[in-house]
Amino acid sequence: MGGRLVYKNAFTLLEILIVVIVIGILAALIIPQLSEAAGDAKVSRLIQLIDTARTGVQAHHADTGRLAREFSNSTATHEHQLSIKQDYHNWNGPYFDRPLSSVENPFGGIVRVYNRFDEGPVHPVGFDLIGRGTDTATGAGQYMLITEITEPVAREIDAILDRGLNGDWRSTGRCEWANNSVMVFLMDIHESSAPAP
Ligand SMILES: [Ca+2]
Ligand SMILES: [Ca+2]
Repeated sequence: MGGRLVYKNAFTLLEILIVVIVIGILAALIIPQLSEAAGDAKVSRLIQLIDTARTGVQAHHADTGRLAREFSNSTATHEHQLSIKQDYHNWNGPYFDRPLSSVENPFGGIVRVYNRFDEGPVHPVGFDLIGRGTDTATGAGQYMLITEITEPVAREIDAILDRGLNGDWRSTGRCEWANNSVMVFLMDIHESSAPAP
């Protein structure tokens, strides 16, 4: 009777050991995939934010004929032209649901919508929209700056926005990357003021 009890306990320990090893193996397989999925979710949030910003600046420009600034790290009214009531003609917003804040950047950096390509911390910003090596969008226009973006994340965003475009992925297309910041073309005034066909 006692011998059978010892045997039963030993068998249970062996079972526990096997279960622990199997869980360890599964965790080693699953955890990297989970963190990769979490990274993908952050990239998706940024892509969504970029789409929202593009829609917002286009609507603001259509109403007012102006290009807008919207800075996450500012409380000044004139740096929230898409979200806070402005007193200039035909402002019919808000074009964003809420003032842009750094909460919108899942990587912890700042987010800014600029009204000129030659403003901001990275100079000169210009977008080589057709991938021929020269910036075809310079001067007045709207772009979004998102900081604290690592190279792997920048590559993912670039792959979504500049799919199939030739040239250096960092400096070509609607998405450019420098100084750990992603810069995304939203619109220029030539594009939006083109005569209707
Ligand atoms: Ca460029
Ligand atoms: Ca690119």
